[in-house]
Amino acid sequence: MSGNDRPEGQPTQTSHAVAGAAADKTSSPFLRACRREPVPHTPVWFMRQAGRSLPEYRKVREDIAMLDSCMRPDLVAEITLQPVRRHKVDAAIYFSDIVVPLKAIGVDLDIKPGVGPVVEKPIRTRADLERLRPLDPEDVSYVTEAVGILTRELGATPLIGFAGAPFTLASYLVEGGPSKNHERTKALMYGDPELWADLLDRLADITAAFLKVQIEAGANAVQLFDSWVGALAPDDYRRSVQPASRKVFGAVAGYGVPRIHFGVGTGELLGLMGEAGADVVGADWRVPVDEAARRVGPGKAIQGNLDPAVLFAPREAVERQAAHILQAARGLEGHIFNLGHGVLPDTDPQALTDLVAYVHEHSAR
Ligand code: 1CP
Repeated sequence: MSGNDRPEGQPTQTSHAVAGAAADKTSSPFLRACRREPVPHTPVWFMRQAGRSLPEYRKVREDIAMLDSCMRPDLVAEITLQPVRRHKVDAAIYFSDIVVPLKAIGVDLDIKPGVGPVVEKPIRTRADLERLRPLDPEDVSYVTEAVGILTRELGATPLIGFAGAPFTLASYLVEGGPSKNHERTKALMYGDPELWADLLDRLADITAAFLKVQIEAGANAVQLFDSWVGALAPDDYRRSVQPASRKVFGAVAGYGVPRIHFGVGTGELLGLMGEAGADVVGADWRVPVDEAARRVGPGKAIQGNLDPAVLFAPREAVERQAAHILQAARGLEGHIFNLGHGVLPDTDPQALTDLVAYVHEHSAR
């Protein structure tokens, strides 16, 4: 199927997402900002822009379990396109979850509604480690297929592939599910540094292989989510996490696609996360974007960072906060507007659509 002979019932494209193989994604504002080149307006996309805030998402997911939906290329493509059509964001993010590659290599896990990823038998010993075999591209052939559909359907809109970073994946595997304090994870990290290093190294290889599948299928950028690494102090990050994250970024450096790195509560880690090899560093709302840029240092773009909870305030308040971020970003080499973490499920989708329009209009150069 080419981009121009879409089957009946398939969505039509948004005005800036013109279908067709020749569509020039390379000069899109998003990719230009990642490369710190001049842009006509600040590009904007939202972490977790697909998902429960959208009625059209809830409708297509009605009778289908989360992990099952991730393995159906038609559904993945449809869900990925939904926020692009609705909000006119500058990039799509591939619909999946960070635990998909772990499921694909046979880890016994599920995504429980209202909870998140739950691992049946947590990984805590050297023997457990053997359950983490390398990822073969064949294990995730549905990803290759879905990215192929998407790169055609998206036209000029770039597609961001993603994966969970070794620390955040390890946290789910060691704890057995979501965790507030990451106590078992830290117990392993401090108590058996050798086993910890081997665990993170294996996860780095799995993550790198998963990102390569997405890039080789056509993803135009990748984001490595280290959502929970803000739980660590800088010295621990440097010693126990940075080598594995660096390995992931190094493994995909040769493709030349922008590499984004993001975590929550990582104000004290921004410099070290940039050092791990990313081209773009995401900041949450606790650090202003200009200060984040100072901490990250020259030669990298910054992504962020509106507090997702602000979207529950009246429109004028949202715009005031957005204006504040655009103002702080004015002197930066490259800025991609985003939230400081994912869209919250109860967010009014109209607030997101309005925010995209506001950012485009008020950053036009
Ligand atoms: O816009 C999009 O396409 C969203 C796709 C997406 C992404 C980027 C999903 C779908 N998951 C993720 C990444 C992800 N998953 C992260 C990193 C990003 C972040 O920090 O928000 C993390 C930490 C997870 C783990 C996870 N999966 C959680 C969090 C649990 C916890 O520890 O608090 C949850 C709730 C899930 C399930 C999940 N993943 C995605 C959706 C839409 C859902 C909800 C389940 C459902 O709809 O049934």
